[in-house]
Amino acid sequence: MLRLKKLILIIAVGALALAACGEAAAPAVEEPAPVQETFTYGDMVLCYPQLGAESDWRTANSASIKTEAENYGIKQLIFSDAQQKQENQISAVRSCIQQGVSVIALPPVVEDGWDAVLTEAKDAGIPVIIVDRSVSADPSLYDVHLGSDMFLEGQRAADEINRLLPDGGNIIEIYGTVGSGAAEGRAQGFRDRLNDNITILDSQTGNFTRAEAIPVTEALLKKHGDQIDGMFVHNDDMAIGSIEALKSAGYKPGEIMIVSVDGTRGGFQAMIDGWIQAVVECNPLLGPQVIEIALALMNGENVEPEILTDETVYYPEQAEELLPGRQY
Ligand code: GYE
Repeated sequence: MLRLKKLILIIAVGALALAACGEAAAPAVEEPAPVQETFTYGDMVLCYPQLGAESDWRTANSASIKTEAENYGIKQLIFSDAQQKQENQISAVRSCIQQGVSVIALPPVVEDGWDAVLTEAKDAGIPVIIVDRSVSADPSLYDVHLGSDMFLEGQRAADEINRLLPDGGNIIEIYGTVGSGAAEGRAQGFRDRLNDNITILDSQTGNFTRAEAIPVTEALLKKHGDQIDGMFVHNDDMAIGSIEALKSAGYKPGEIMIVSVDGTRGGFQAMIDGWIQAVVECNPLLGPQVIEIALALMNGENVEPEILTDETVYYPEQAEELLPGRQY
């Protein structure tokens, strides 16, 4: 590369000298085209300010990024854990901007409040990939959004509840983190598709964690008791928490229909045990795509602004067979 640059310089200087000696009418010398450096994975410093470690989905997502950073042989991964606090994530992004990283891949804990720091990254010329959950910021403030279609996941969950309660009924919803793209998208898609004869009695957040879902479910069981026919739980971890609460309250598997989201091993086991009737897939293994998109952005290539993951729905009948092959 250095030799090539030298050669171009020699030719350019030579041409200039010739032009200077020649007559006034000599043809204008074209400026040499700027030599565009091509980056490789070995040049990449990738910033991944992870939002937390709230669920098995998140653990798998972090592991995927870390493993693939090694597999692809990137120069450095700057990984942090914001413990589900936006202010921590914002300072992590700022620190990455200061360090002059090649690319920032940000899984935002909530949708709002990113404009300022995204503008700072843009002004610093650092490309940004929004990973997993979406942001409400103007799309001109980032390069790509890579993740799941949360609205579609909510619609799929409603299809399952509709199927499980063909004569209608009452359900409760255990909501993910309020204001997060994952929870808001799922809630909207769910309401968009839910049959009219099914009523959402109550909706409470469990913040996507097992621990928080337990007391929330206990309280809802106390409040609504045997009025409840079904539950839409925004992720498998919270569903597992809810199942603990149901067990303690004396419920048997299948008494209340449960549909959740993710497809973790825990979710598969709960299907095998008869507690969960359907799981809408949400795939956390985004490492390879994040790193490949990051390199494309470093090299100024065109990348689709919205890249959605292809997903499915899992049922108890397949759970036993699929569980051993699950990667998360
Ligand atoms: O479903 C949940 C996690 O944003 C898609 O966050 C992700 C969600 C996932 O805590 O388990």
